[in-house]
Amino acid sequence: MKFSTRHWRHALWIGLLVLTGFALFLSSWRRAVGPFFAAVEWIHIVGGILYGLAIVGWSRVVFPWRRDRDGKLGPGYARWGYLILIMLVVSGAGLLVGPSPTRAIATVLHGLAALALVVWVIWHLLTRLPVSRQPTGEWHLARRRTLRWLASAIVAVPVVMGLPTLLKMLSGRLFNAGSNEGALPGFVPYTVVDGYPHIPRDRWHLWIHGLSEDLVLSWADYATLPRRTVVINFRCVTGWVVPHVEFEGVDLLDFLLQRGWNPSDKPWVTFYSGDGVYTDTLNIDQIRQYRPLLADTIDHEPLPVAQGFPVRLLVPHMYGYKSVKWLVGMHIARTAAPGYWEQRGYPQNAFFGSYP
Ligand SMILES: Nc1nc2c(c(=O)[nH]1)N[C@H]1C(S)=C(S)[C@@H](COP(=O)(O)O)O[C@H]1N2
Ligand SMILES: [Mo]
Repeated sequence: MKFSTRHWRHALWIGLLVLTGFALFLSSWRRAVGPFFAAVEWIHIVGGILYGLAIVGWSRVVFPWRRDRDGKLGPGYARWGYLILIMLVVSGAGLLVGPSPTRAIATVLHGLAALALVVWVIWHLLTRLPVSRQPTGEWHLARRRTLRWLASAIVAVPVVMGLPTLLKMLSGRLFNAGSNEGALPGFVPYTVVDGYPHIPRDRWHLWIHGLSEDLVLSWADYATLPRRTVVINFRCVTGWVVPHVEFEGVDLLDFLLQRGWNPSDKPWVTFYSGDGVYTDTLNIDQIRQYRPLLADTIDHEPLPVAQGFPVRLLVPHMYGYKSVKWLVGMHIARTAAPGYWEQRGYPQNAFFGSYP
């Protein structure tokens, strides 16, 4: 296969993965992809797996490695590129299937390896880009240099834009390290009161006000409701993220509609925590789009006390502060009642990317 054909295949794959990676990672890009976040995530994962299989030699047809005149595989410097790609595949796999502590480390490694790859690509462009096949006169050399710098700048600009986010994420991890007692690895179990409320299941009740009649559910009532799972990246506005967490519980929309909610009359739901202080709100459009869960398990285990036992709200693809822990009540109303962090300036519509 022609040298340039193989290069183009690599460039297209890497371009696709880097672009979708940025869309998952950079808040400004996430804002642009909005509701397509899940699709972009899917493309990134499936694309990454296919590319990974291709580069480790699953298909010599897709990317036959070049043999030089001595019969060695590829020039020496290319090995570093392959090494970084393999690191990306391995950290990506760890991020996808590993247990929580592995995933937390894999996230950081994946980010660092992606950065290394981009640095490698820029260096590769600067030193090797064959921009002209003409005999090399003064003029051609100058043009070649310009094109190299241009190509490198195109790659470098988004990376420089992403650096603050990466640093924030890394410092969020390092800064919070060790303060996650009582929570699953990777999570930081915030509370705005002194300690965590301990609410045993047999004393837990969920009240719902604002429907045609007020309701109170016990744990036994709750336990009979139909269940659903979601797999999400749990992300706090302060920068930490726990990738690929599975929550299980009851679909909020189905539950409320089944209990006679008329959202065109009363579009707003306010959620109350058993800590007596923390609240948050969602409207019907957000509930339809994000399908929140009344969640009672994380990764197949009951929620730890620090993380909202027995039931918390879980709003997929919105920042963690929407996911009220120790959920004990819901009020359904005609107008919005700003939540705890919303009163303190954070956006009500807290989809990933709504906050820089
Ligand atoms: N009751 C209550 N719920 C809360 C909070 C809180 O302080 N109190 N913090 C929120 C924020 S800012 C985040 S990031 C997540 C953290 O969830 P975790 O404890 O599972 O890590 O919970 C959210 N729900
Ligand atoms: Mo948060």
